[in-house]
Amino acid sequence: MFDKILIANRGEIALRVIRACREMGIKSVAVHSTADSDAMHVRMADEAVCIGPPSSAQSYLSFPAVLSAAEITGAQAIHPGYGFLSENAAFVQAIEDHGLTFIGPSAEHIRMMGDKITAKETAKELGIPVVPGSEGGVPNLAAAKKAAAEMGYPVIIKATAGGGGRGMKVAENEKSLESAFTTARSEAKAAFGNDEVYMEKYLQRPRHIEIQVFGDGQGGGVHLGERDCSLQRRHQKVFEEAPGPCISPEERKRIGEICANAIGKMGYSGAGTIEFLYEDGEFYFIEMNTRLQVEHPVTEAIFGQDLVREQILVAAGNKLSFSQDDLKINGHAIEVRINAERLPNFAPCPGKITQYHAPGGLGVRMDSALYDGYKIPPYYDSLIGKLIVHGRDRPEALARLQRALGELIVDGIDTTVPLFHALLAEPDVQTGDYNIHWLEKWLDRTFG
Ligand code: MV4
Repeated sequence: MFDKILIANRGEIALRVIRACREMGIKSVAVHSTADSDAMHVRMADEAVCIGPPSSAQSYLSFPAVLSAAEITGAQAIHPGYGFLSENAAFVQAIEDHGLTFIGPSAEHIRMMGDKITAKETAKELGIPVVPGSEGGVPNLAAAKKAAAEMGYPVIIKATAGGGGRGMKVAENEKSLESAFTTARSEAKAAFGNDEVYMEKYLQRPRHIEIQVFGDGQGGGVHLGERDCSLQRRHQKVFEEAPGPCISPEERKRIGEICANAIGKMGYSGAGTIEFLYEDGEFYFIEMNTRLQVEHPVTEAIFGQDLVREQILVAAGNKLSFSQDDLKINGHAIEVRINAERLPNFAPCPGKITQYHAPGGLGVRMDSALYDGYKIPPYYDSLIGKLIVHGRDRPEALARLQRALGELIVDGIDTTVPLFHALLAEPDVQTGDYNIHWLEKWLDRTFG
C-alpha cells in the first residue's frame, strides 16, 4: 500500500480524498495555486505545495508543476479527483514514466473512452446496447443524408472528440441536415481540433441514467446500480439520485450485469460510469466517464461503500474488496449541488463567506470546503458544496433534504439553495416524473 498520496485537485473533492487517505493511514499531500493558499484542502492535508499562479493552466493542469510536487514530497501515487487532469491519458502516461501510480484507469482506457466513436464501438462489441446510429464516423453530407434516411429523423450529430454535451447539433429533417452537419463539423474543428462527427437517432424525452462500475484491472468487474441525473441545466447536473425512481430491480440487474461483464472483459481498473439515455424501458449507451464523479456519494450512501477507498485499494494492486453479491441497496439518496451562482441566470458569484453552518443529523452528509470567512476565488468551478441525504425510501429522502436545506446557512454570496427549495415544491420532483428537458422547461416557465 502507498504511504503518501498527492491530490491533484482542490475544493470538496480534495477533502473527500484526504479523508479516505486518513482513514487508511496514508499521508496526504495537497497542491494549490497562489489563489488557494487559504483553502481548506491546504489546511486539512498533511503537507501542501504551492504549484503556481491562479490560472488552472499554470497550476492544477500543469504536468511539471504537479509531478515535481509529487517528487519533492515523496508521494507514490496521484489521485486526480474529477475535472482537471482526471481524464487526461497523457498525464497518466507522464505519471507512469516518473515511476508513480495514477489512481484511476489506464491511459489506454481513458483514451479509448475519450474518443466517442471508439467508445461506442467498444461498448457495442461488449454487448452494451447503444443508440441506433451511423457505423463510425460520417465523412461528408452525402453520407450524413444516407445515414439519416436509414435511421429516420430527427437525428443528432455529435463530435467524436466532444462529450458532456459539447459539439452536438440536432436536425429535424433533411432540409435542416446540411446546416446542422456543416456547423457541427466546423464547431468540432474549432473546439477540439478534430472535425470527425458521428450520427445517432435523436431521442426526444429520455432520462439520463448512469451505471456506477468498478474494475480491478485483473478481469474482475462489478456494478453499483444506477443514478438518475436527468435534472440538468446546460449539461450541468443540479440534482442526482440513487436508485433511479423509474428503474425496477429486474432492469437494474440486467443492465448492471451487462456493464459489470464489460468492465471485467476490458480489464478496466478503478471507478467508472457508463452513461445511458433511458426511454420507454430501453437503455441506450452514450458515453463512458473514466473517473470518480461529483455525484458518487449517492451511490456510497445506498451501498454503504467508500468508493475512494476502493479506488486506492485497486490502484495499489488489490482485488475488489466486495463481490457483486455483497452489494445490496439500502434506501434512497439524493444529492443537490450548491453552487456560488445567482439565480435566475446562474451567474457565478464568488466572494467572502460571512457565515457558514452545515446541516447535520440522521442521513445527512455535507461535502464542502467552505468555512466562516473563506473567500471563494473567481478562477475555478462554482461548486462550493454537495448536500447528500439518505432515507429509507424516496419520500423520506425528500423530506430530509427539505429539512437539511433549512438548516444550511451560506451567507455573503448567492447560491443555488433557493432553486432546491422551489424544486421540492414541484409535484413532478416529488413523484420523480422528469426527463432531461424538465429543468430547462421549468426554469423558462418560472423565470421567463
Ligand atoms: C443525445 C440526446 C438525444 N438523443 N443523444 C448530451 C450530453 C451528452 N452526454 C449526450 N447528450 C445527449 N445525447 C441522442 N441520440 C440528448 C442529449 C442531451 C442530454 C443528455 C443527458 C442529459 C442532459 C441532456 C440535455 C440535452 C441533450
